[in-house]
Amino acid sequence: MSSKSKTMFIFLLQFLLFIIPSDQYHPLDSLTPDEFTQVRTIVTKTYPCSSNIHNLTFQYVGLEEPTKPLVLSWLNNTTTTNPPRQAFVMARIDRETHELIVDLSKQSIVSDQVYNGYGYPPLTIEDQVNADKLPYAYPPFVASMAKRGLKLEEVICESSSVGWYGEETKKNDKKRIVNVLCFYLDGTVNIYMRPIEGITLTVDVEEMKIIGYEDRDIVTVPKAHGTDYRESEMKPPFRPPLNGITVVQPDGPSFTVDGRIIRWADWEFHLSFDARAGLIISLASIFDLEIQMYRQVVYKAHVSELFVPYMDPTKDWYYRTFLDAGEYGYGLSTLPLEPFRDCPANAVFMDVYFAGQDGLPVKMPNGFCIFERYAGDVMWRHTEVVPGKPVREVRQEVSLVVRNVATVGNYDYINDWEFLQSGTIKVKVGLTGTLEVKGTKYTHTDQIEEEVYGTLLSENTIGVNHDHFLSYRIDLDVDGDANSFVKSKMQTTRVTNQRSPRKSYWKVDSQTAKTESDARIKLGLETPANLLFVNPNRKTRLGNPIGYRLIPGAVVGPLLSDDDYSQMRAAFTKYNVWVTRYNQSEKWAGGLYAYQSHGDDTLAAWSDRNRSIENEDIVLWYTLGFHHEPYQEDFPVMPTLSGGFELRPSNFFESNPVLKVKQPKDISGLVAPH
Ligand SMILES: *[C@@H]1O[C@H](CO)[C@@H](O)[C@H](O)[C@H]1NC(C)=O
Ligand SMILES: *[C@@H]1O[C@H](CO)[C@@H](O)[C@H](O)[C@H]1NC(C)=O
Ligand SMILES: *[C@@H]1O[C@H](CO)[C@@H](O)[C@H](O)[C@H]1NC(C)=O
Ligand SMILES: *[C@@H]1O[C@H](CO)[C@@H](O)[C@H](O)[C@H]1NC(C)=O
Ligand SMILES: *[C@@H]1O[C@H](CO)[C@@H](O)[C@H](O)[C@H]1NC(C)=O
Ligand SMILES: [Cu+2]
Repeated sequence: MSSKSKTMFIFLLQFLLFIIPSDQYHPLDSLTPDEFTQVRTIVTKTYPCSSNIHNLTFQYVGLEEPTKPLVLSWLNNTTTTNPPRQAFVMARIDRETHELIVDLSKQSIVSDQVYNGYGYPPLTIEDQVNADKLPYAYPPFVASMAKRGLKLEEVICESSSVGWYGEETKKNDKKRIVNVLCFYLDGTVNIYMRPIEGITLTVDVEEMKIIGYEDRDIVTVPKAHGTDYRESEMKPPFRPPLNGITVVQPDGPSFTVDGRIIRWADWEFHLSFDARAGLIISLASIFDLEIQMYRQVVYKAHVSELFVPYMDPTKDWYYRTFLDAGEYGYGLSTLPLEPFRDCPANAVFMDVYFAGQDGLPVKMPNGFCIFERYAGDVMWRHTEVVPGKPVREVRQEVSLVVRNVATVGNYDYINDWEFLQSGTIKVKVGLTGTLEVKGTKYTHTDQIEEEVYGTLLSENTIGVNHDHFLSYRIDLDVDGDANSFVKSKMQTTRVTNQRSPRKSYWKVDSQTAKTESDARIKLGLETPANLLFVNPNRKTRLGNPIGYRLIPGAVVGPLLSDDDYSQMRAAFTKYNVWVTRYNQSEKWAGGLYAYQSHGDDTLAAWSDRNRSIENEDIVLWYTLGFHHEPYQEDFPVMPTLSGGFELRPSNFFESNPVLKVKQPKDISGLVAPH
C-alpha cells in the first residue's frame, strides 16, 4: 500500500542508474541493474509488449539462486567457474501467470511454465498506483465524496489486498483484484488517521477497471487536528532536546565491504536484497580463533512472510488480513534510510535494486545500512576479591548491525540483523508508523454500545485490534549442512534419594526430531525446552554435539480458528517453530502465490509431508508475533515496539569465544581513566 512516495522515487531514479561491470559476481549477489535490463530484453523478445501484441507485466524479478551444492563447491574452490547467472521471473502475460527462468549467460529463457494453481504473484507498485487513480474519474465515487462534503482533491486512495474467503472458484479463473481504500488529507499528512468509511470499491487490476462499488453509509471522518507528526506542524510546548550523542569512529568502521561480502570481527557474511524478502543474510560463518578456520553457521536467512490480520469482521474490514511479503513485497516496501536518523553517524549505506512492472531496474538508494553498535553494554565481566590482588575484568559489547526498513503502507518495520562477537546473531524487528484506524461516530467510550473491535484512540477514531506475525526462514548449516533438530526439554523430577532434603529438581531430556511432525512447536510454559540445531557428525573435544540454539522472544501464537480462511492462508503461524527438510523452492511460508491464495501451498502443507529431518540438510522456520490491542499512545504515530529472537552458539566453541577479545582501540582524548 506504500505507493505514493515510492512512485516518486521511481520517476526520479530510473534515469540515474549506473551499470556495474559484470565480470565477477558472487553467486548469491542480487541481480544488478544491468541484469534486470537484460532479463527484460530477453523476455520481451519472446513476448513483445511494446506494440501491445502481448500484455506483459513483470510482477517479480529476482535471482534464481544456484543450487546449494554449486554454491558450496564454488566457495570451496576459487578456480571453479561461477555458476550461471539466472533470474526467476513471475510475469502476467495475456492474463496468465508465467514462471520464467532466464539464463543470462545463454541470453535466453530456459524455462517457461504457465501456473494454473490458486493465487497470483505479488502486486506491482504500478498495479496499486494505477488502481488508486481510478476512483477520481468514477462518477459514483465523485458523488459519494460530494455527498460527504469532502473535497476530491484532498482525497487519497490506496490499494488493499483482498485475501480469499472461500469463494468457490475454478483455479485461476477468478479475477486479480484489489479493494481501494480512500482517506482524507485536508490539513494533515497522516492520511491513515482519516479513513473514509462506508465505501467498498473493487478494482480488477488486470482490466484496470472498477468492478464493484457500494456506498453504504456516511461515517464521520476523524478530524485532522492532532494527527500530524511533522515537527514543522507542531505547536509548543516541545520537549527540550538532549545533549548531543553519537558513536565516534575517527579511524572509520572496523568492518570491510568487499562486493556484497561483509567482514567484521570474526564474522563473514553475504548481504543481498530481494523484492519479496527484503534483506537476506547468506553464508554467515565465524572464524574460530582456536582452530584458525571459518566455520559455517547460516546458509541463508530472511523474512519469509508476514501475516497481519485485523479483528473486525464487518463488511469494510473483514478482508484486511495481509500477507505483506507475498502480496506487496517486503523488499519492494523498502524506502531510503536517512543518515544520522534511521542509522547512526558511523553507518555505511548500500543501494538496492528491484524491477519495476515494465522490467526496468529501479534503484532504491540507501536501502540498507551497516554500522557498529556500542550502546554501553557489557560483553562480559567479573570482579573477584582475591586476597592481595583485586580482580576486575570487563569487556564492552560492540556489535555489528545490518538494517533496513520496510514501510508497508501505514506500518514501518525496522529490520535489524545484529552480529555479536560471541557468535550470537540477534534478529530484531521494530514496529512503528501509524495504525490502520476505523472512522466512527463515537467520541467517548461512554457512548459505545456495540462491539467496535478496537480502542477509541481519539475522537471518531478506532484503532482496530490486529496481529503482526513475521515468519523467518533460517537455513542454519552448523559446521556443514547435515544437521539435526534437538529439543532439550526440562522436566521436573522427584527426588527419590531419601538422603536429599530436596523434593524435586529439573533435568534435561534431549530428543532428536526424526521427522517434520516432531519439529512443530508451540512455545509456552508447558514444555520449556532449549531448541537446538546440532551437527551430529561433529563433537567438541569433550564429546558434546556442536550446535546453535534458538532463543525465542515473547511467545505469541494465532488466536483465529483453524477453519478461518485467513488463518488457513497463514497456516504457518500455527506453530512458532517448524523444521523442514531443505528444499530450495520452499521459501515462502505463505506459498509462492500468496495473493488471493487458498492456503494449499504453505509451510503447513510442506511439513505435512513429514520428511525425515535427522542428520539432513534442514531449515528452521521461526514465527514471532504481536497481538496489537491499540492504546492511545499509538496515536497519531506509534513509538517503536520491538520483538525478536537470538541464535546463540551452544557447544559450538570449546570455551568462551570472546575470552581473548581486546577492548576497542582508545580514541585520543577519550582514554578511559585507569
Ligand atoms: C491487452 O490489454 C488491452 C487492455 O486491457 C486489451 O484491449 C487488449 O486486447 C489486450 N491484448 C492482448 C493481446 O491480450
Ligand atoms: C571442499 O574441498 C575439500 C578438498 O578439496 C573436500 O574434502 C571437501 O569435502 C569440500 N567441501 C565441500 C563442501 O565441497
Ligand atoms: C577446483 O576446480 C577446478 C576446476 O573445476 C578443478 O580442476 C580442481 O581439481 C578443483 N580443485 C579441487 C581441490 O577440488
Ligand atoms: C520441493 O518443493 C516443491 C514445492 O513444495 C515440491 O513441488 C517438490 O516436490 C519438492 N521437492 C522435493 C524433492 O521434495
Ligand atoms: C511422521 O512420521 C513418523 C515416522 O514415520 C510417524 O511416527 C508419525 O506418526 C508421522 N506423523 C504424521 C503426522 O504423519
Ligand atoms: Cu500493530
